[in-house]
Amino acid sequence: MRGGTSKGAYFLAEDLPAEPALRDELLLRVMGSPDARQIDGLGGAHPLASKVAVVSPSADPHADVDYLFLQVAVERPEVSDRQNCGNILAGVGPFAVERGLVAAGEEETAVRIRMVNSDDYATATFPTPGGRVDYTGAAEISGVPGTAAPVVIEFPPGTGALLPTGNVRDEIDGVAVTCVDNGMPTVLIAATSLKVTGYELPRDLEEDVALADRLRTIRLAAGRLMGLGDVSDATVPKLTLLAAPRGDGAVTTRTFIPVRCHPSIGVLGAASVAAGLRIEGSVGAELARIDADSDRIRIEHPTGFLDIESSLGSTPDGLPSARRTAVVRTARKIFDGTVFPRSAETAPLSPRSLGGQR
Ligand code: NQM
Repeated sequence: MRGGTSKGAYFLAEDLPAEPALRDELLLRVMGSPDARQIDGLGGAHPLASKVAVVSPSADPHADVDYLFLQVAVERPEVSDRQNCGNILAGVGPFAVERGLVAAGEEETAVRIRMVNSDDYATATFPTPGGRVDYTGAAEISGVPGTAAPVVIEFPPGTGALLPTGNVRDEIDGVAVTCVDNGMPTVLIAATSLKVTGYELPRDLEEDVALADRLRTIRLAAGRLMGLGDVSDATVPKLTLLAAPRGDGAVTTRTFIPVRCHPSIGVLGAASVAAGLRIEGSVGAELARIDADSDRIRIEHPTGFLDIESSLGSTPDGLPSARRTAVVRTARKIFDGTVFPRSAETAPLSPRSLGGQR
């Protein structure tokens, strides 16, 4: 399924091995990793098209289904559950209805989803005229050609720390950053503090070796400050370079996930950016053009924009917290069938010899 601007293989948990090591090894063979082209599997040779959703009925009274997100690395034999994914999330509700885990309503269906990776919740609402998922509609999202049915995703108020380092700003390697987590650990950096404009094309930024070095240093230090430990093999935190808006948005972004530069921006990444912009004194608050009377924040990115409804409240001890976060995505069933994984005997060996994190 396409979920938002990402693409992934959606599985019922019961169809995969329960043991994580066996499941991950199977998923590498299903997706064709490790291989830059993922030529022998379902993966699309980019982190945004090498994703997996594992869905099951939920035992949690607040949820209908559990959704575990797995990022399958492209060039390394690694499967990570250390991040969530708000784009793949967009396909989970429709998938749950297609697979009979949730009964469809006559007009629309709301599916309550427990996001296992972060132990957070989301409710996805989408059209099901006559009790069947209808993927067609008029909603348009930047980064996906054409239009489709809207999947409206609401996140309940956040309970975690919006500022995981405890500070509105930190300084790393001489650069001011704001570390924020509204569903995706993200480091906000003014593009100019890394000697780029923030308006470059993703591929030009990816080719900038000096920039990559600085970003890596900042990310490793930020990971520790954010309580994530050693993040050298993790896909979080993400790094978002910020610049003043070019259009009618609040800010322009270039996001590293964490090595490739995102052609747009992740959903929870955007939710984290939006929350960060609203925090007084943050990196980004000074660059952003925010309408204080509206919850809507338009995050500009390389291929358009993503609108996030975001408002903040505060914790009992006065720290900023997410009051409301909501977003419109679209999703589509592309293929339904049987995958034939590469056989275990021919899987490549020597995992770590294959180069850097992609
Ligand atoms: O931030 C890319 C994506 C994502 C994650 C990434 C996402 C999110 O665009 O919620 O959706 O940051 O790895 O799918």
